Amino acid sequence: MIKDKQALRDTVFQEVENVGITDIHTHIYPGHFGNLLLWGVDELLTYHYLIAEFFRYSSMSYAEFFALPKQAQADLIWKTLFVEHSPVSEAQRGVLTVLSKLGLDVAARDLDAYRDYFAKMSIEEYIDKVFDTAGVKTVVMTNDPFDPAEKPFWDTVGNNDRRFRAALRIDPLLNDYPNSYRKLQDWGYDVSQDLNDRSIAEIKRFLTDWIKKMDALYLAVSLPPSYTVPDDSLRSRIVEQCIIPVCREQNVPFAMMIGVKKLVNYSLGLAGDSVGKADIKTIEYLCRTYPDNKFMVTLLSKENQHELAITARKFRNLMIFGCWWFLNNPSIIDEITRLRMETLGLSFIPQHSDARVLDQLIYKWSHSRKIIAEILVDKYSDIMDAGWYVSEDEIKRDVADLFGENFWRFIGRKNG
Ligand code: RAT
Ligand code: ZN
Repeated sequence: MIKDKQALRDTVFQEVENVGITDIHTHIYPGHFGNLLLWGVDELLTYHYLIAEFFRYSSMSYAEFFALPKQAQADLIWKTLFVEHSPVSEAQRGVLTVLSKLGLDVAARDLDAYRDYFAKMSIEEYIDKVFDTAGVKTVVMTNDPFDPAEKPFWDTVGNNDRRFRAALRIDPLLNDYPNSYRKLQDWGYDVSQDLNDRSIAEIKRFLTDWIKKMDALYLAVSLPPSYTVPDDSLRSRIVEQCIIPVCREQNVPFAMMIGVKKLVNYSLGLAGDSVGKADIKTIEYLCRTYPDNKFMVTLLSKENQHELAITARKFRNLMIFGCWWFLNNPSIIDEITRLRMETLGLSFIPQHSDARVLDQLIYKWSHSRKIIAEILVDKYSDIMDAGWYVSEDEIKRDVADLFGENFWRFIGRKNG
């Protein structure tokens, strides 16, 4: 048993540093998915979080910026966000953490030297290096059969790199059925616009086929703040009549990421989405009405976090996860993770990276590990004050749960 607070701190930090992470939500892909996998300094600099921040300072027209080649966009972002102002935002700092952990000289501020470093790397070598540096063992991708750039990979080579696991992402089906049903028709599913009984059966067949084809660990969707089930919308009917039964039959969770206001500034493209508060009643309804289904939920609005944690106390078929997107700032991660731990013990998934660029695994996890380790130290220290001592093995177990095992156990699969 550890009875000394400094030893406690050292052990927690060591275990958190060494744990092999399962990152349950990313946007990265194995090397053989070609251009779908973004990596390197120009991709880091043109991350949509940084594009939004660039326009805080620049008066350039959106059209002019987006017409530039990637490297010219990266040059502008570097100059504006890093040279002309100090890079203190979380996404800005992230670039510096990545360069530094790769062993590059951040103090030199030499963008060309960073470019040279990446130019000499092969992608396979670099994937190994990033996973190793980030301490990530497995990532779950975002796999969208409605994406014409991605679908062909699944129709042909598929994926057998076990570091990358699939999640079937179905935003167009739920958020844009009046258009996406035509794609299902093209792929041989007998669906119609009015969602009759035949369409419901065919959508179920489509979902089942793709869960199997990808070996998807869960089915996922991003949803607006107004998302409501039950109601008489097509979306609500597809959830209850197609997704719920298929997820139960296939024993995969339904992951809902709720709170995105799409394109509040459409000129900004991917950087133009914003946030709104979700209605917790929908989650309560789904968890209560379908106790044999599993739900994974992350909410984008900070204002939703307390009621979400409380809802997880009420429903064991609900796993809450991550500090998503606009919540992925140190002060907010700290606050939300403390709230969750004080409410749920260790029975949640504190973080995912949402990495869109491979290299981001490095900074997102390095920053989050530190915050989560600090919180664990505080919590163990509080119970130590009451006379409860944890052992090194217990710390190892708890850390493994938070950074991976909780997910694998919830989905009913073995880690790896
Ligand atoms: O965090 C992001 O990069 C967002 O643009 C989205 O990708 C979001 O995470 C999502 O999965 O929809
Ligand atoms: Zn995402």
